[in-house]
Amino acid sequence: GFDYPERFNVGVELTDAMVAKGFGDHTALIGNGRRRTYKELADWTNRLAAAMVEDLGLRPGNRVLIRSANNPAMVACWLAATKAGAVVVNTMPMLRAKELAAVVDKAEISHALCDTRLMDEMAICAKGSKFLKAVVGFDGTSNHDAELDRLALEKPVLFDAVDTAQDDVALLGFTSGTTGSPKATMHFHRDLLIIADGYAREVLGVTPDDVFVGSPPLAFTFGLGGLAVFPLRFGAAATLLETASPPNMIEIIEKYKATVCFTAPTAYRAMLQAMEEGADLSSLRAAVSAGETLPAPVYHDWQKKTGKPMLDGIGATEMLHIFISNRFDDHRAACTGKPVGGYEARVIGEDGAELPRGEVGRLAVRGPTGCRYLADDRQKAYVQDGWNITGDSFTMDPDGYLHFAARNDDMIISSGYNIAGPEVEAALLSHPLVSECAVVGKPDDGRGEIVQAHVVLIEGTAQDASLIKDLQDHVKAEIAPYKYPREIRFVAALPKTATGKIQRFALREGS
Ligand code: 3SK
Repeated sequence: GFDYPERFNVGVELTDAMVAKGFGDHTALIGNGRRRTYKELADWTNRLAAAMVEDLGLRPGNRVLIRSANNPAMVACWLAATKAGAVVVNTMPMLRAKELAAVVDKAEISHALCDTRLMDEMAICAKGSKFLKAVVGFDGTSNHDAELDRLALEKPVLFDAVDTAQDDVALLGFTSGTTGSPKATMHFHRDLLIIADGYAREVLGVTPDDVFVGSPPLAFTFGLGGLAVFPLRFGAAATLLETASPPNMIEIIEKYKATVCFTAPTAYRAMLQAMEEGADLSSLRAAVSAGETLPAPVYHDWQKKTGKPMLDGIGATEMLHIFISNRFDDHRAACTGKPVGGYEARVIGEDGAELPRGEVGRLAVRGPTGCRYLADDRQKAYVQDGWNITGDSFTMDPDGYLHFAARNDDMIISSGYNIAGPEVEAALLSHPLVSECAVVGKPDDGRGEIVQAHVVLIEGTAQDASLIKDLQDHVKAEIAPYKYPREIRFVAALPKTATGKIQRFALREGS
């Protein structure tokens, strides 16, 4: 179990408490051309917190929106607002005013902290808002010359952080899933420590020598955990680089001698494609893949090229982070692994009863973190009898390993056969000319649905009819032939959510 004091503030735990534990001189954050120690981070966040309280009138329980790309200043603002007792909503830099307004209204945001480079859309959003009381800019390039930075510079480096209860809400994670209107998931101060003391400690064995890199936005809890909470909980270093996307990631790993990488399978695939002879990834001991299921070819190619395993896992914004994962000493292709300590998983049928091993059903999970939607009727559907019912179909094999089948809306039913779209995608991806693909069901008079593939080819590949036949034959040779895509469309890119998940519904609508 996880045994924490009744009252603590996670913002303090990740900064001042680390200084008290002797990590004051260790590097905490790397970004904007400099390194910051834990002591510098503690001081910085204390000054910012004081400015938020004294100058912006922030009070415990106020909801604070942060708008920024991944950079050290965003992490500092998040920690500072948390120290001041706020409930934080981190948002993606690409959101437009209308999307920001939906977040502001749903979460009743009173204060917005915005990288000055992203102020235009924030200002439009603020104009019509009945909730926003203060919108203030910070300098995402860390030159400290925006309003919030100037206010903070006048403050002392000590701040009396709000003494929050372990089950006070600290964070609202927004999720739109791949369809539907956005939902806000509430997470406690305690939850933010649990994901570090659970998954990051048990599965990754994080040490103060680790250097974390990755591309998921901090607005996605996958990124907040992997690029901020996990390193800071263990005295390790976090790189927060706006340029961290493939193929730059290889250079970044080499430059900072990164040891742990967090990103999605499509990014790993792009890294593999960009990896030149002589690339030196020898520092990297952990490549964590989540956000989408990991195709077997990516798992195999990574191991072949780097000599290191890739750890596939599944998480959810509702659960805060990864709850099922492979392990360094127990990992395999096309397998999501076993539950992380403290979590239980089962595969259930339509009636909620557990299914026999090997049968495809909905993945249900319970553990020390779980779903609490903010004011949303969908709570009843997501949590039933204490089990969180995810949107994914899985099987559990006789040895208790979980295997992804499909997102529930990715099952294709063709001539009475259940075909898991991702299985066909994995087969297509193992063809050397396929860069990315998404498989959906297309309505068909004769068969109900047919398998339709949307394929992005490796740059420079000619799209001709013989290639379609070649890809179809390839799939038939890889998996049961009835699953082959009867229709293949070549596309320049796939529609994706801001967190990199393929929006298959958009392909279905367009077909
Ligand atoms: O797998 C995911 O989509 C996820 C979501 C939130 C946090 C962590 C992960 C891996």
